[in-house]
Parts: sequence; structure tokens; C-alpha cells
Amino acid sequence: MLDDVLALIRDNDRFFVTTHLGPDGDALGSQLALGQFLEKMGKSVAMINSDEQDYTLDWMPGVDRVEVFDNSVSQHEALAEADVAFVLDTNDEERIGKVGSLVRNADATTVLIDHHLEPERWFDVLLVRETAAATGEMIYEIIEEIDPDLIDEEIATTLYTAIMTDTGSFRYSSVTPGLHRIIADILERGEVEPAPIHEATYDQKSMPGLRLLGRMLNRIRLRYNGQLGYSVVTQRMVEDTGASWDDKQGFVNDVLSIEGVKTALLFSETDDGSKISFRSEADVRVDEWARHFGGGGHRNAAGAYVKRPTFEKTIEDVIDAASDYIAFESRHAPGEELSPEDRSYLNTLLDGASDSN
Ligand SMILES: [Mn+2]
Repeated sequence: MLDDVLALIRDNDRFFVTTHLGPDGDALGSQLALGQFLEKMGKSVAMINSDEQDYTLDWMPGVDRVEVFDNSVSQHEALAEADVAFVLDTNDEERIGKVGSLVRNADATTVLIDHHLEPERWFDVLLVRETAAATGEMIYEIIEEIDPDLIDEEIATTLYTAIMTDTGSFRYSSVTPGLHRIIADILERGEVEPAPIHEATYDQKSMPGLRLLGRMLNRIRLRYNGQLGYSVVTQRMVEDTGASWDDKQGFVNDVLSIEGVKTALLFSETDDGSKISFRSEADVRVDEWARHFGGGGHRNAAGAYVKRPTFEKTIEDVIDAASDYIAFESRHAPGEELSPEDRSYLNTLLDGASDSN
């Protein structure tokens, strides 16, 4: 699998690289790292996405090299002439957007490099590892095999961003000593410092975006004895605050950060339904639950798009289904002794009952 990918890179000259709709840090970072690495090897590369990236990534080095699909002759030619077409960080034709079916039907050898569960099977070569912290980690492994000396400031910055954003800044259960060693190698080879990358990615929030965050925080509700937290972002909230759709990136993590909450949901109202973000602590899985609603993702981070008669109905249905997928702890385990507080409360009730007799 890895060997197949390495051979395809070594033996071919013209490459096409794409990724999923709404490219995030791992999607764009992996695309730019692989694309720029291939260029530094002297190959010709077209990087074309169906969609513009999140504005918080506009600073990324080489981002101007990525085109948004416009159905132009030159873009169709770039794909038609490609020997190899890479799809990164999504395994699903629909999630690639308009470019998806074009890649699927192209003459090029199609290669999937990804870390999501249950890949579609139409790719010619699949390089998939669910335990990879980020697609960027897998891109690093390819570069390391072929020519790590080509890791310069640009490639190091895009790889670091890919891994940083997909690990919640190196805090998820996917983070291992091995991943930190990879990060150390990336930083040393590129002579890159981490702090400016964190600032460029996370400290560029707009005031309207923070006002939207405030409204979202105000609407958090807890269910299942405080183990599930959820909130909403409605189109009205976005309009009222003047925020942009991108501003709600990461909101669901604020819901998950509440003490006792093991599972968090953010429902975002779209033109024709809702987008749902699922997050969970390490020992709780949400991917099956998301899949039940037509979505997918990772064990602890998944998503779904749902078309239901109303936004409210979607919220109700998803939360009602929670206990089918999550083992919530009941407040008292069966057979558990009553606490002294419960006992004295019960006694006051019983005393009241006997008084009335
Ligand atoms: Mn990813």
C-alpha cells in the first residue's frame, strides 16, 4: 500500500491533488505539503478543490497555488493529463464535492490517503490508517520514505498545521510519543517555530465570531444526567451577530469541555437541514451514531448532514437516539447504597407521610 504510493510518485510526472469540501487544517495542510513536495521533486502538480478553505487558513504558505473548481477548460485538462490523482483526508465521493465524480471517472490512477473509517472502494490504491492522528502524518511518512531533505519551511509549516489542527493542538488520544517525534523532525528540518503557527491559526478570531460563540454558550443544554451537552447555531444567530459560517469552528469543543460531559453535539442550521458535529471523550465512540444519521468520521469526532422537516425535529431525533449508541451511566449504579444525603432526604419525606396519617 505505502509501497504502491511511493512507486506511483517515483514513476510518474503529472499529479492532481484534491481534498474535501470546506478544507480544514489537515485537508489543506496535507494537500499543500504533498503538492509542494511533488513540485520540489520536479513533478507537475495541479491542486484543485471544490470549495474555498476556512478563512482562518488563508495565511498558509502556498495557499495561492490551490484553485477552487470553476469548471474551466484548463482545470479539466489538468485532471485529464494527470497520471495520478490523490484524494486526501476524505474517503467519500460526495464529500469531495463537484471534483469528486470527475476524479472518480478520470483516466488517472486514483489514490486515497486518509485516516477515516470505512473508505469507499472505487479508488485504485488505498492508503488508509484509522489510527493516524492526521492525514498530514501519513503525508510525512511518504515524504520521509522518498526524500526528507526536501522538507523546507513551507512543507514543515503545512505538515505541522495539518497535525496540530487534527489533534486539537496535540491533546487527543491519537497523540503518541511517536507523533511527537515526527513533529520534532518536522520542526527541525523546516527550522520552524510552533508558536507563530498556533497564533496564525487560532488567534485571528473576529468580534462577530466571539459574539456568536457567546450566544451558542448561552444555549447549551445538558441531557442524560449531564453526560451529553448540546447547543445550536441557527442562521438567525449568525445573521444577528454578523458572524460568518466559519466562525463556529471548534464551538463543539467548548460544549465538550464542561465537567461531566462525555459527549457533545453542535447542531447548525443550514438552508436545507442541519449539520451536526459529534464529539466525545476518548473512551466514548460517536462514529456509529453519526453513521446512523447518514454521516461518518472518527471514533471521537464525527459529523452528519440531515434533512428533516424541521431543525427542532432533527435535534430531538438525534438526542433521543443517543442511548442506542452511548452507554450513559445512571446516577446510581444498580444496587448502589443510598448516600447519607439521599437517606436524610428520604427520611424527611417519610416523616411527613407519617404526620399526615
Ligand atoms: Mn484529517
